[in-house]
Amino acid sequence: MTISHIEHLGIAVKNLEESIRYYEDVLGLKCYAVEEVKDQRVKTAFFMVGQTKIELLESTDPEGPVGKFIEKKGEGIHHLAFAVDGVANSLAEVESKGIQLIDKAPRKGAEGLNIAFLHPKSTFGVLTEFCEKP
Ligand code: CMX
Repeated sequence: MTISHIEHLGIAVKNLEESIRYYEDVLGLKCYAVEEVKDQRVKTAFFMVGQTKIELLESTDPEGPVGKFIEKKGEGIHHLAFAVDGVANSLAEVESKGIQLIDKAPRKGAEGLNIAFLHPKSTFGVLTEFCEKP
C-alpha cells in the first residue's frame, strides 16, 4: 500500500454551527460543504487546508461513535484519515501485519469516498481511516 497524503483530520464537536464560526471567522477557512452521514450518525462540515481537509463531526445520536467519544473524552481530534492507493488491498495488507480492522471491506463515507477504519486499540490510540476516491 502507498499513502499519498493526509486526506482529512476528523474533529468531534458538540455544536457544528458554533465550531464552523471559529474555523471561518477566527482562522479564515471556508466551509465548502455540510453533509449528514446517516449510517455514521453524524453531521459533518468540511474545510480545505492545502490538499488536506478538516472534517468537523457533530453527533446526531448519543449512542453513535462520535456521541460516545464526546461523552468519554470530550471534544477534540477523533480520527486521522490517509488517502491510499486502494482501500481493500491496504486493509488486507495491514490485517496481515496484525492490525485489528473495524471495517473488513470498504464502504461509502462522506463525499462518496470509499473508506474503512482500523481499530484504535491496535494503532496506538489513533482511530485511523483509509480513503480513496471511487
Ligand atoms: N480514538 C481513540 N480511541 C477511541 C476512539 C477514538 N476516536 N473512539 C473510541 N475509542 C476507545 C475508547 O476510549 C475505549 O477505550 P477504553 O476501552 O480504553 O475505554 C475503546 O475505544 C472502546 O470505546 P467505546 O466507547 O466502548 O466504543 P466502541 O467500542 O463501541 O467503538 C470504535 C469504538 C472506535 C470501534 C467506534 O467508534 C467505531 O467503529 N468507529 C469508526 C466509525 C466512526 O468513528 N465514525 C464516525 C466518523 C464518520 C465519518 O468520518 O464520516
